[in-house]
Amino acid sequence: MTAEEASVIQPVSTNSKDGKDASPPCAEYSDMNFDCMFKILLIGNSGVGKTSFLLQYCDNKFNPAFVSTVGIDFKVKTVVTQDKKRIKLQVWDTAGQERYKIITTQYYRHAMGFLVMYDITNETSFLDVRNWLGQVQQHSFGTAQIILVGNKSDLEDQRVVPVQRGKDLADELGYEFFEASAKTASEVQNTFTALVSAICMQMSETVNTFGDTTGTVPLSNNKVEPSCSC
Ligand SMILES: Nc1nc2c(ncn2[C@@H]2O[C@H](COP(=O)(O)OP(=O)(O)OP(=O)(O)O)[C@@H](O)[C@H]2O)c(=O)[nH]1
Ligand SMILES: [Mg+2]
Repeated sequence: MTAEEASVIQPVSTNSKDGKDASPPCAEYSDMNFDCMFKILLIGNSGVGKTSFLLQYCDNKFNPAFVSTVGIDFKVKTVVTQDKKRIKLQVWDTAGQERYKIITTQYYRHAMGFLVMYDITNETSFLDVRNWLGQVQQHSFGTAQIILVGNKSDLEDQRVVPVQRGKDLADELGYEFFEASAKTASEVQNTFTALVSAICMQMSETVNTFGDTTGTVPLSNNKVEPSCSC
């Protein structure tokens, strides 16, 4: 993705469930000033860097300590597209540990996009990508957009998964692919931008085909708002 494309979707605000940000989570969460909401999930083995990736994207921070996620968490970020649509992203950070799978896979169902992540310094995490995709197939509606992410690209000296293997797998599966670093922030923004763009694209195709906005989340009360034309 070019820098120009990356600038198409601009963040305007973030917040998190942990409430560490300036504004209270409830205020942000109840903010109805957006055109549509996308639910996105981060999945992959424990330790690949899902929580770090989300922390970098939403708060521009990196924590070198490993605090394994218990169950599931989320953060909220609002982005604005070039045509001035405000999109609220609800990004769910899932625990990679096997014991939480029953809980976390329940959240797959209504996800509109997945970042499937492996760690370029960990062969097993790469080999397990197919298992994660199997879980997506099993537990989602099958219409979600998926991007493959090789994280920890800053650890070149510890790399065990060559970039070409990531590219080949993504090509085989028909997904976009990024190598990124939650530590340096390299390609973090671009990865989310690509996923949001893919969801927007799919939604506009759905609207064109069916005159419907399948997948959008109602903006207020029970009223389903008209099309999100992002
Ligand atoms: N060098 C480097 N370290 C990273 C990067 N991303 C994450 N880490 C480190 O890797 C460890 C695991 O990161 P987490 O983000 O907690 O991993 P996770 O995928 O959320 O793990 P679970 O919550 O157990 O599923 C932490 O010590 C992070 O600091 C990165 O891009 N580069
Ligand atoms: Mg985590």
